[in-house]
Amino acid sequence: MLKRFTISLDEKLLEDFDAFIKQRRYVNRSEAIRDLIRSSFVEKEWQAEKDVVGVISMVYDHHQHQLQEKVTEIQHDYHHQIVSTTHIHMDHHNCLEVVIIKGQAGAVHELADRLRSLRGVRNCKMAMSTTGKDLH
Ligand code: NI
Repeated sequence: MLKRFTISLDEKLLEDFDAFIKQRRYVNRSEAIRDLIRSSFVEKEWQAEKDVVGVISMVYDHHQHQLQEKVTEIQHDYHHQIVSTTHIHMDHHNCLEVVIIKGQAGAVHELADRLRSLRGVRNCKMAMSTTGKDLH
């Protein structure tokens, strides 16, 4: 059931918010507010050591000595958290690996940190999301 409430905002802040809404292509203020609230709840879940889901994407040079072995070894240490891995050979040197993760926020962060800090990893980002079970 939808409930309405009124928000009071400083004029300048509201102007900035409307510009943000336009830029992000939200259909209206309500949808933008709902999305922002949900985002902050997702962030809270990650901080509160809840069960989370996410995607780690990394780009690395597979010619780097032993890097491929290290990536595999680390991923095996977190087999409980890894749902699936997709490897794409982008060109002669570079690989893109996308790892779908699910589990305790701390363990998932640890996995991303271990992969990111390997020598030869050029880029490693984690998209943090939520299982959605506590999210409306
Ligand atoms: Ni490859």
